[in-house]
Formats: sequence, C-alpha cells, structure tokens
Amino acid sequence: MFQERREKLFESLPEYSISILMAGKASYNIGDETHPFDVNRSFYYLTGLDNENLVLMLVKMGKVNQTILFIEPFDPVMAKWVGGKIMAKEASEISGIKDVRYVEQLKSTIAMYLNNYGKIHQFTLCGELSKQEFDQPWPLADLFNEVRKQYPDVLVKNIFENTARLRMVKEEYEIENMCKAISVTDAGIKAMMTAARDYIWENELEAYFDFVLKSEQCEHAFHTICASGKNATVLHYGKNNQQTKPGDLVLVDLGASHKYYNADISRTFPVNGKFSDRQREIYETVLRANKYVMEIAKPGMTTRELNNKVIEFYQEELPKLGLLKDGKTVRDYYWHGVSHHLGLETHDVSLPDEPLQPGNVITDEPGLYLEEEGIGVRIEDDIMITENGCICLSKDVMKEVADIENFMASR
Ligand SMILES: [Mn+2]
Repeated sequence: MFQERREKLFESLPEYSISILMAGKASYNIGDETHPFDVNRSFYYLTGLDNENLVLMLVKMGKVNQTILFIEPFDPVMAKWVGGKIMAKEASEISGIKDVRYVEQLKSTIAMYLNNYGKIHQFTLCGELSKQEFDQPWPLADLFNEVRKQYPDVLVKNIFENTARLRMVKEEYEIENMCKAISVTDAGIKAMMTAARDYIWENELEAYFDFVLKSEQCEHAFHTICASGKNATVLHYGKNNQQTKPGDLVLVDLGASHKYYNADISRTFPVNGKFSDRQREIYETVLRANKYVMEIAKPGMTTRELNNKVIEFYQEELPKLGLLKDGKTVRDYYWHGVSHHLGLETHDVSLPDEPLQPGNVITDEPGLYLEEEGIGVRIEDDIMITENGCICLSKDVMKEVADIENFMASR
C-alpha cells in the first residue's frame, strides 16, 4: 500500500528531482519536557512509519526511481531512558523500502546525486510546505539553503499540492479506519449522554468520552470541545471547566483517531435529557440544514458552494425563529464553514476551490449560535462523496430529537 502511494507520487514529480519528506521531531514544552511526538502525516502516508526523526528521500532520475529511508542509529543510553529507536529491518518491513541508511548520510547522499548528474540535468529539490508552515520555520529550509549554496542552479519546489491530491481521495483501507474511529466516537458520545445530569461539570462529561477512547485503544483526533449553555456559542471553546446549569444544552465536538484516521463529530443534547420548546425549534433547524447538505453534496461541487447553500437555507429559515431582526444577518448566528476535508488530519489537506470527487471525505457541520439566549447547536457528520452523491459514514450516531430524548429517558 505504501509503495503504491509512493509510485503515484513519483508520477507527479519533476523528471530529475530529489524529494525529501521528514517525520518531524517533538518540540520542547517546558524545561526538558517535550510535547508528545506526532508524525508528519504525509510522511506517514508514504511510509507507514511513525517514529521521530526519520527522513524519506524519493529520487527521480528520468525514468528511474529510487527510494531511500534514513533512520537514526541505535543509541544504547537513550534506549534505557525512552526505549529503542526503530531498526533498519523493522522499518524496511513496514514501509517496503529496501534501501535504509542513517540520517548522517542525508547530505552526502544529496551531494552524490548532484555531483554526478547535476551537470547534465536540471535538478529540483522538492519538499512539502503546508499552509501552517508558511508563517513558521520550515524544517527543510536550512537543509535546502545549504544545498543551494553549493549548487546554486538547483530549483526548489513545494510539493504540497502533489501529496494533497493523493491524500484527498481516500482508499478503502482509509475509509475502514475512519469508520472504526467514528464507531468509537459514537460509543463515547453515548457514554456522555448516559452520564449527563444537571450540575455535572463539563470536564467530568469529557472524562466519560476519554474513558471509552482509551478502552478502545484509540487516541483523540483533536482537543475535545464540551460546552454547556452560553459556552457553546464560542466556536472553539476548549476549557471544558464550567458546571452545567439545569436545562442547558451541551454541545460536544470530538473525535477518536484510529491508526491515525480521524473522526470529527458534533452532537448537541440537553443535559437533563429533555429539549425545551425553544431549544427544539433551533435544533430542528440545524438538523434540517445538516440533512440538506447531504442531499446536495456530490462530485463537482465545492465546499464553498455547499456553505453558500447553507447560508441561503438559513436566510429563509431564521426569520421563522424570530431572528434576523434589527439588521442582524445569518453570519451573526453562523460564521464558520459547513465543511472541511477529513482524514489523517482533522482539518485534512485540501486545495482551495477544488471540486469534490468520489472518495473525498468531508464534514457536514452546520450550526447556530445564539449568544443572548445561551444556546449553541452544532450537528456534524462525516460524509463520503460517491459517484452521484454522498453517503453518511456517521449515520449511526443518533441525532433525531425523539431518539435523544428516548435514549436519555431510558438510562
Ligand atoms: Mn469539524
């Protein structure tokens, strides 16, 4: 699988090029403590390896492709402190890469190609620069600058678009893992709804979700949002440290991650198990927007078009809820987008204005946020684009008012 992906990437690379993808390195948190290591997802996508400090090199020499993996040498002292590093044999078995060398040889390997072939062929140094890295140090920049000092005529290319194009179309294996992540997320939400009661603290509710994830050997796809009452009107509220009030709605936006494949689900439920009339009418409007997106999502549309359709829908519907008075617009109650791609990253790689195609997995997450009324509702499903529409991967996660109330009444 990883080899096939690398071959597909090779096809889109410049004819004479050296592409470098890095697994990355954990950054320091406080003192000598590091943040937990999280592998670069394109590196993982192309190798299946999630160890720190590894480097993948794809060398394209006309019609001949060469793939080299660089690993760290074994360090007996570090092995006693933090465990051993991955060894060549294991790295080779997982990734299917036969040529495994040590990271110290990275620069001399680049130099070897440029010395021997750089005079005859125009070489391009390729690396992946994601949008977040545009305003941060780019780990590859130092290496590329050093190489260019010695070989000034070498070109440099960002291959973000090349890797994104591959990663945006999900394989069956990827869909299976995302479905597993979704079903664990579903179990976690049910555990929260089972535990919910008046005056429960948001972070206690969150802990029920965490318990299910750990029990299922899953990680968090992202920091859980568990927001009650007015907190739910703050889009990325993540403190989760307030006590609920009787009759509050609780908005949860969360996801499990299974083998690095993420779920991203939002549900909103009454902490006491019963919607008030006002809460129900707002909830039902968001739910209809959520279903409307699934009706219209199909290949050829863009996520921007989907969002515009939701805004038009709200334009019609919000006056029925007594909203849009005194110069207020839809954007005063709904100001985010309805969709983003989902996969190895929660906000997965995508290309702006690229039409949807079969195999894309996107979210469907309309919301309404009424700060004055202390009501925030978001309903988020994960959908896969098919030949003529879409299917909902998270259809089993309950969202009908009657289902939620019956479930909570029967606890
Ligand atoms: Mn989302």
